[in-house]
Amino acid sequence: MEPIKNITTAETSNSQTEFTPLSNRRGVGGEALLSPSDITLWHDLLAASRHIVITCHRGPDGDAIGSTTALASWLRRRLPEAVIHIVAPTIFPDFLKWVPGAEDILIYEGHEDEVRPIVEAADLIILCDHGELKRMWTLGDVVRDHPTPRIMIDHHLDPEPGIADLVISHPDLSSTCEVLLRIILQLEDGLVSGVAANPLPLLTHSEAVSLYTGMMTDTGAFTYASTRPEIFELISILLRYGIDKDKIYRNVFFTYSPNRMKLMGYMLYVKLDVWKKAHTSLMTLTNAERRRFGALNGDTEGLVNLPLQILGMKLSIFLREDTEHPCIRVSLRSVDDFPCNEMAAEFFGGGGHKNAAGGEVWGTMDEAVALVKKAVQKYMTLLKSPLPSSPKGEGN
Ligand SMILES: [Mn+2]
Repeated sequence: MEPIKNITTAETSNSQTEFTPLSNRRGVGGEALLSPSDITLWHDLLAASRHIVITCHRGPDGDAIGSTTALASWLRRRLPEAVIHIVAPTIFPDFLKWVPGAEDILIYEGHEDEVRPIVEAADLIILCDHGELKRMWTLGDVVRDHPTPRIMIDHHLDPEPGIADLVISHPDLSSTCEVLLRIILQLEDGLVSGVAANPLPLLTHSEAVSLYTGMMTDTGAFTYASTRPEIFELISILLRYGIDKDKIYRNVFFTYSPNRMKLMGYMLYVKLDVWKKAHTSLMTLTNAERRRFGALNGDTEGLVNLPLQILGMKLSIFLREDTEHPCIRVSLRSVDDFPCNEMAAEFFGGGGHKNAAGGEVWGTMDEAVALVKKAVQKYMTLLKSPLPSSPKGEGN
């Protein structure tokens, strides 16, 4: 067995960031996110509100469902007089239905007549996990037209100017759930000790489950966007609330139907196109193929990640016909520095993060594939250079 290396030497030789001892920082979980004026505004906005609507982006993911359910539950405990609704623009995948509080989420699309009055009755709207009203589709128009204060809690790049009265935007953090947990810790003065100053429990078990779900899903179970030590400090706090992280993992990831498993095999065996020189792969899925495998919406979730397991692969592109609208949904996943969000914004009218982004093509599958080829061509210089040989920290 090799002798244990000096930790400091190992850190500095392989990481771009200096390791800051815990004692030098604000407290467990990292720096405070809210300024004193943010905190005042937060309290003022909430104190004046009796009907709060919490929303997220369309096609809610684990972070959207986790952050909205945790926030709703936490606010209900603090503001017992307030009526608090969660409104999602569209349905969310079945594998998130077990998240505590998800059963109470109202779906806007298809229920516009019942849900619109609830949004229009709100005296405060809190936007979670996105920074652009257009990411809520038609619900975004309702919110835009409704003159009520808004708070935004998010971690996407470039929030829409003027989207909210209080913008809490931290693109450097893993997930909206991480941002929310840090806000809660700060507001409860629990940053230093991890123990709430407020007599109410800092979090409930259910809230901890919701928050962990969002942090886990937005980092691919901590395989990306999770190199900063703070995220594990935050997880250690959540674990103290008795969450079963292994069960949460199984609830989210071990939920394949036999059809989904077969669809996955079909996609990899028949539909995977690998462009070796560009270190890029493409998979396409039509609605006819979807029907052949009896695949539901959630059954395509995560397929885009699979080709990145091929040695040397930098970018995986997945195109699928939308089941509701005449468009092709585009998913992009990358490793290292390839900017999926830039490609998504430039070619597919979308956005996202460096390593995970998406968009749409309003056209046929052939047109979408042609556009993908153009996009890959445009980014060829970045794509064809070989991968760095040794792993490095994220440096942020
Ligand atoms: Mn997110």
